[in-house]
Amino acid sequence: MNAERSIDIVIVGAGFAGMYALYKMRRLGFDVQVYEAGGGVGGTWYWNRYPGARCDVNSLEYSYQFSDDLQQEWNWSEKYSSQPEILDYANHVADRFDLRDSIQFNTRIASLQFDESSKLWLGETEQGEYFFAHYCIMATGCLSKHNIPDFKGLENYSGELLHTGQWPHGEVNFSGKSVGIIGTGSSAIQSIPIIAQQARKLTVFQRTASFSIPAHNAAMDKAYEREIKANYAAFREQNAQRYAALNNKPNPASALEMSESDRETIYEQRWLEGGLPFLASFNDLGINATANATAADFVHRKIKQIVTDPKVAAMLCPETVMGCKRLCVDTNYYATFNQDNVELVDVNASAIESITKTGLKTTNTEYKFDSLILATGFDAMTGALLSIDIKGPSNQTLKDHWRDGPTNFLGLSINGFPNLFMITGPGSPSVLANMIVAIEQHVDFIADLLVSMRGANQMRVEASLEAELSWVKTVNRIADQTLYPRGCKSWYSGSNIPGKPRVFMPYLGYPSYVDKCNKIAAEGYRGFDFA
Ligand code: N01
Repeated sequence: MNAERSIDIVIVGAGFAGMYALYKMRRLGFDVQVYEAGGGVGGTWYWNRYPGARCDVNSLEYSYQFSDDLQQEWNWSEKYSSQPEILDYANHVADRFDLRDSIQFNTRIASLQFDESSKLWLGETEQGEYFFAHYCIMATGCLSKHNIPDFKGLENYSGELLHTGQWPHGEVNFSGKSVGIIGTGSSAIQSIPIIAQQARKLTVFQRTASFSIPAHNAAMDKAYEREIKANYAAFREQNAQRYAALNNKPNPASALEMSESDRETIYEQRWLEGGLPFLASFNDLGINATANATAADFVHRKIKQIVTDPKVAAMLCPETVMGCKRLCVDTNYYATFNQDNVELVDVNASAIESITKTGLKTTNTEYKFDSLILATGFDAMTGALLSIDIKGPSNQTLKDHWRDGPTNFLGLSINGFPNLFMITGPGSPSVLANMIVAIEQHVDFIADLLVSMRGANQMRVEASLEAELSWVKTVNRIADQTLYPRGCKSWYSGSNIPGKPRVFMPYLGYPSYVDKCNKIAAEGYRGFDFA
């Protein structure tokens, strides 16, 4: 195989992780090449262009902090940013820091094979281009491999077929159309109210109801923005000390240690405030089923107040532990079901039998749709990594290594796969932290590690087997102290994908994770093997 290039560091993906990794590693003097499957930067925000796509983290927090000039000069127009504005920001960052020259777009990596003779990774793109890389940084994203369930007859559908995670770039107009949407996770919950305003008829197929808290999105409060920008570093530092690295104002009280009316007052305040901080209403919602049930009961009552048809309201009330599936944040989701043109179908009561040429058939009814939307989520956290054929020095594939779940050390490094790093991989806080904060922490950790290796003339690093096994136990032990691994089927534990190992993948608790990383670095990168 003749590799056309030999590169210090190949980064796979030009989302927020890949862009920052490129910026950082280039500044440290490494020769860096990024390969990106999409036609532009932005990762998840490049692909997820469905109507209503918006971040559920406050704009002033969902942004980079590595450059104070950048965070001072950029102005977000809303409390929660829309997908187009986040994509504008990603493009601004790419231009401002001259990143594009080092990114090859429209290029998907097909395989990475560690070549023992050269001690380099040999990569191949889907176009058949080869390269050698000393290090590979997998910035492939946690929610980037979209999931198309194996619906019988899907290939026969002749209408407009869409997936929320692969939305077309041009305008999609549903005016006057009959539309079906399968799924009621975050993507569906954001898009349904907007599609329902356009479509003649919208039919929503729900398998599991989701908890959703109103966003109460608004134009950016300029006084608040000024206040944050005046003390940005301190604001970031304070958030980094919080469980999910978010300014969610955690209440240290237990939901069970107060009167019902006091508890109700706090839930009401959090509901009015809106968004993810609802889950921080009390300190035991994630660990005590009785406490969690008080929050669930509050939201059930809200749904029943909003939705006028009691049967529909009952169908919309989730039976799972709140927070076990990612909490959704919406604008007018529940109220949309009061519209005459919107119908909710419970696929547990009438299962989807097949997709037909003109629509969809359940055990009860045949539906005809001009457009059918799959809001069916992602093969999360491991899907994008495993769709690349990754082979270590002994020809062992990552697929084999992860047959029973994604074992690794710190969510960063995998035993048997030297010089290969993941950004926000399984086993790190990633999706249960502010993603951009987690990304910067990971990239900085890897950068420090590579600089230390360069100083010590070390060429090879990987997680030791012992460290990997112990880390897996740590991640599971922490998750098992919460209600999340068993409170529902969720993509956090792979249970949305048939046949995927059931392992709770995120590390719970950003500050304790960072402490561990810092300690490991201070102790000469204990747990990593060097050569
Ligand atoms: O995907 P999901 P998503 N038959 O997996 C259903 C992030 N995100 O794209 O729950 C019928 O949550 C499935 O049903 P069930 C965020 O982290 C963030 O909505 O498996 N239904 C579920 O209802 C989020 O959590 C933002 O029973 C089927 C839905 O499809 C993550 O992305 C916005 C089915 C999938 O929901 C994923 O969200 C959007 C089948 N065979 C997304 N298969 C924000 O920042 C699946 N479903 C706000």
